[in-house]
Amino acid sequence: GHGNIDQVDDDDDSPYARKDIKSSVSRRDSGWDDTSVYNAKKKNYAWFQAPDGNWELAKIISVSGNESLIAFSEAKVTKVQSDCLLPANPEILDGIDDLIQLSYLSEPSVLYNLQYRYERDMIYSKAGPVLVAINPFKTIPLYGDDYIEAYKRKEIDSPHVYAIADTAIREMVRDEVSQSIVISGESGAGKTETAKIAMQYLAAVRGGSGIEYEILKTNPILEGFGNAKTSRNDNSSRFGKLIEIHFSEIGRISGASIQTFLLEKSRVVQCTEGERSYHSFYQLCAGAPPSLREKLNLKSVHEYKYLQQSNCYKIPGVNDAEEFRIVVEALDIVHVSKEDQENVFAMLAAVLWLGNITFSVVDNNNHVQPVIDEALLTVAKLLGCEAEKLQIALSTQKMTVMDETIIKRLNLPQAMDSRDALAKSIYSCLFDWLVEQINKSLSAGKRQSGKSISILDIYGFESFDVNSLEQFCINYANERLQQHFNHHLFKLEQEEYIQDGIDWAKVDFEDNQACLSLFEKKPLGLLSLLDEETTFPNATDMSFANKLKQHLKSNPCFRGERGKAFTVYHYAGEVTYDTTGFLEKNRDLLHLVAIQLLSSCTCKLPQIFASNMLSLSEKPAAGSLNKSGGADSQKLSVMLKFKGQLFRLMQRLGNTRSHFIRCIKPNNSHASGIYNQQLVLQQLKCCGVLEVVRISRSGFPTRMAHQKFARRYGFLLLDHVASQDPLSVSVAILQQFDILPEMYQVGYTKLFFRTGQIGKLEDTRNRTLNGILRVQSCFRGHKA
Ligand code: AD9
Ligand code: MG
Repeated sequence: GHGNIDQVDDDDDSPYARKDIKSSVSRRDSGWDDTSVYNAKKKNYAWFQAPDGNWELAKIISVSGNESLIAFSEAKVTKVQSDCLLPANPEILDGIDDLIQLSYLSEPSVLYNLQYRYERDMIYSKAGPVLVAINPFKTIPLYGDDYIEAYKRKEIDSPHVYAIADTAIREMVRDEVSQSIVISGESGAGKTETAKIAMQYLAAVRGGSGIEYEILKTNPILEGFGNAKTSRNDNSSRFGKLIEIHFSEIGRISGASIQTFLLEKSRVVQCTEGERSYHSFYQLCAGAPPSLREKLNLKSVHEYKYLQQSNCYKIPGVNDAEEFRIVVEALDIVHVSKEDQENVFAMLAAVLWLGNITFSVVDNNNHVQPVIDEALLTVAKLLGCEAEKLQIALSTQKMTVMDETIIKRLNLPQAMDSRDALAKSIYSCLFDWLVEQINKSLSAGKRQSGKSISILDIYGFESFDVNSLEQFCINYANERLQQHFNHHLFKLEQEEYIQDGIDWAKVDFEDNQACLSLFEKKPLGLLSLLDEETTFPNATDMSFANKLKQHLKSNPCFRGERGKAFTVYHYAGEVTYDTTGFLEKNRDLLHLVAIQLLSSCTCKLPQIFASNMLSLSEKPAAGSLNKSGGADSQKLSVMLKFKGQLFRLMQRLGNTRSHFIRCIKPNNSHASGIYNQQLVLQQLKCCGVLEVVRISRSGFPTRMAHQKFARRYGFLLLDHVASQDPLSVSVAILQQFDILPEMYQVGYTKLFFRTGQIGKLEDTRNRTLNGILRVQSCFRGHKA
């Protein structure tokens, strides 16, 4: 035969090189690896699904008819139906870094392989072209300059965010194509951390002008103003973010621009028990120096009603005062002047004080007016308006009926709504304004003729007990991203086949176009119907729900529910939406009086906010306060605006080569070392990892270079092969083992196999090697 044991031993993935690692796995203990049993019965492991849904590895002892006798590691033996078992992979594949290389691509094999790696702090794995990152919930020593250097020099090739970032750079330079890194996963899975790790790599490897430092400093600002503690994540991003990093012709970072999506405004005025509002409020209250405190009439966080309602003021391990200092430093670095910084903090204080404004009834019709107290006076001072005007803005509404303007007075719930709407608008305008300042700073004086790498950190698919307009938008976005993912991967797969000269039948993959059409169809799609109903003054959530049921009942992706609810069959599962509040959230009204108030303020920011709100106007008569008909400003609905953003995003991604990172949360308790199979499985399904695996299964997922194949299995050849070149040896091996022609393809550089084929070869190889080993040890025994 060819090759010899020594040569195989040198192979980095020879079973002997891996022996050390494996002896630490408990299931292999207690004589499970006994080679005599192994040889006698032919090693045969299978996955068995326990009643709790978890998969356990079992050894098949015997098979008779439909029944199998299986043994678990605790010496428990059970008889089960054979079709409850799924074949396990040969040990050689344990902890393999690309799931695609598994011979058996079943759910338990994928889960087990990821777990095997996770337990050894190998949190990154590949699923074909996709990087899977499992949140370690602890510091692991995989980052920093040494690692960056090693990945840059290609001294390490195990899966890593650095490797993805490096590939993106290389392909951008080599092919002159802009790249994108699309990061997804559910809340707390590690998207934002992953995005930062990717940014660090790009900055370290392609920095030089100093702008990269500025780019990194945008993180504390965006997190300060856009992140909050939620029940799922102490530092949860409440917005989506695309950061596009521009490179010069010589491949150095030259600037960047940031686009944000759908900040969760409601958090400013209400949040649930145990959660917090945006970090920025707590940072300001804890960290503002005395002079600023005095100017803004700042109190402690406990004094503000907006912050009181959730009864949570601190995050364990976080020092808000220190964070404030970091944010201020970052604002300095992105060139927000001290004066503007003070304006920003004044807006934060104004929002907090708005929440403390109370109302009293002033007539027999339950109309109310804000009480003139410290809260009201402070807000007026911070915005730069007269207290009286503020009072009017919070207690009246202007309506235009038949060219006549009438003033409507508000009752208590309406007045509180108008107060909260003002607070929300100020905060979200402030956030947008900050992003704009950052963008100015990052693009200052830079020519953008080169290519770019974009990093997308966007909320993953969400399904809660109650799902509202926010989930509706988020899941719609994910549906679009999933389509991008499908098309992209499909194309990549195709390219690899073509590159290696393989002819292949088109591989079908699941398409989510039907669900997307349900959303986007005109005029009878979910989005159109929502917007149509939003513009009807007399529409209610109920009339909206009924309209959906009436027009969409025959759509296979839609199901009407009782009352005001409906269900959408998303690619990641079904979600039932409760339409309560849909229309109002979609209108997202700020009354005209309030906008007029802001535009009349003497402070800089409220004026800017007001003019931005008016320029969002959809009507050609934009900008003219008097002309805007109806009760409210004519701004775009939330959904229309989001849809526009999403389309631009998809367009931008479409012009790039995408790299996908799927973040996985291994448990819900933020704890290291706990791997919840069901939770991981559900996420793998949601973010399409199993789908990629499935796509690959229908093609030729196992690939091995001719050389490696010849080296690995050549020694099993019984007959002499005339030519020693790897291709001839490989073909001879395939023939000797009777691998059916439809099970493999011979490419220019690689052999392509269907699932499970390498497993057979591997089994034979192991048995042969074990035989040789025993002979050798016998031989040594004799000598001794
Ligand atoms: V959300 O949708 O914005 O709520 P993310 O962004 O997916 O969520 P995030 O990146 O904020 O999650 O990660 C959550 C926490 O997990 C972090 O605060 C860290 O404590 C922890 N984490 C995530 N990734 C890593 C890592 N690579 N190393 C160590 C990590 N800890
Ligand atoms: Mg995040």
